[in-house]
Amino acid sequence: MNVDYTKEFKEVAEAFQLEGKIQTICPYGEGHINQTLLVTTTSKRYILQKMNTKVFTDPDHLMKNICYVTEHLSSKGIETLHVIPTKKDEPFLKLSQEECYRVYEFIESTITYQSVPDKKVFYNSGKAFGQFQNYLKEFDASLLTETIPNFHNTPKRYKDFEQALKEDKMNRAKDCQKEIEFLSQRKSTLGKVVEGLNDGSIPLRVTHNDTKLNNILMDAETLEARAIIDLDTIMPGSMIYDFGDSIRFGASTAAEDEQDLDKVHFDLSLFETYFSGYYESVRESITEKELNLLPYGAYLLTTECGMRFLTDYLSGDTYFATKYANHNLIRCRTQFKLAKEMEDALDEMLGIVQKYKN
Ligand code: ADP
Ligand code: GN1
Ligand code: MG
Repeated sequence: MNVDYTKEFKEVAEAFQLEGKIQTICPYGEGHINQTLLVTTTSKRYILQKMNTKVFTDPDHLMKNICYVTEHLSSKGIETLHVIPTKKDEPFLKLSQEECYRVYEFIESTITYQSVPDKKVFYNSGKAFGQFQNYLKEFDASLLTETIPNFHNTPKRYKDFEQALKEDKMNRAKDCQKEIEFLSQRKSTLGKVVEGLNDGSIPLRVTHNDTKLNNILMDAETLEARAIIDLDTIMPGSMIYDFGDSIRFGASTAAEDEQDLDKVHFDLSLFETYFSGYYESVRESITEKELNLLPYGAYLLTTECGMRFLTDYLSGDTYFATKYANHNLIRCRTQFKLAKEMEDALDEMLGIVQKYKN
């Protein structure tokens, strides 16, 4: 069925303070959470998003967070998302509790990568996510609402997985016995960061929490990072999460949903590339314990993400956008393959960390 997006979303887009006359509206990007559309007018381009209100149940506070953070960054001269208000001067359009839309200026002359095209891009993204962490250091955390409580609480995520398995609503557990077993065997390895945050040995910081490569816009000419986007999950957390999630996505030789597992490997040299950029930015602020846990963070976030895909598969694909029936299971398999290779490479990763420390 052909959807006429221009027709479907025109009225919504017209509720915002756009320059020029709307020409086309079409789907854009590869995000798993919001519905993202590119709006082209006679004078500019914009990103229109239907916010995922099943995932983000408090859109008012979510948009407040985004406005605070983007204003903080702009006031320091840092390129960031620019929220376009509605004609009623609201930061987003709320047609009903479920139907919420927002508009950002399209950040021109940038590229979003779905995989690492060359090491320079990954190095620059490491440097930029580290730098982003530094910018957030001066940000008043008390202004922020936790948009998804327990987002990276991996032991809690494990409980959610157990619950989904127990319910087995779709009768799918029989199709993923190997994955269930892989995860069950690692249950006791999932608590280190949450425990450290709880006992105060790991500092609670304001973090991005969704640091995959397609959440950063790189300059199309220089390949330098221009802006970090997808600010929905900026919340108190650990920098180990941010580092680990970037490695999970970027230091893989294949796409997150590659079906041929022979193509999926953890690339240690890409780990080093990202680490060197990241460390250059956070050298002054990272604690010894955080530094030593970065390799584990790569393993943890990769296992956690695989577990979230598996949980969603068992629950009937209600969270992540999927394109086919077992998409979440395919994604889970790539993550567990990577997690296994990372587990085996922990000492080598630590060796790299040591090399840069000295
Ligand atoms: P999701 O939460 O679904 O991942 P994102 O906010 O990350 O949604 O947006 C999805 C994609 O849209 C991004 O990966 C990026 O390619 C593109 N995008 C989002 N905002 C902008 C922007 N302001 N300028 C240019 N591209 C953008
Ligand atoms: C989602 O929104 P997006 O596509 O950038 C998810 C991340 C996962 C990622 C896996 C709010 O990121 O946590 O790591 O998919 N975002 C949310 O690709 O759950
Ligand atoms: Mg995104």
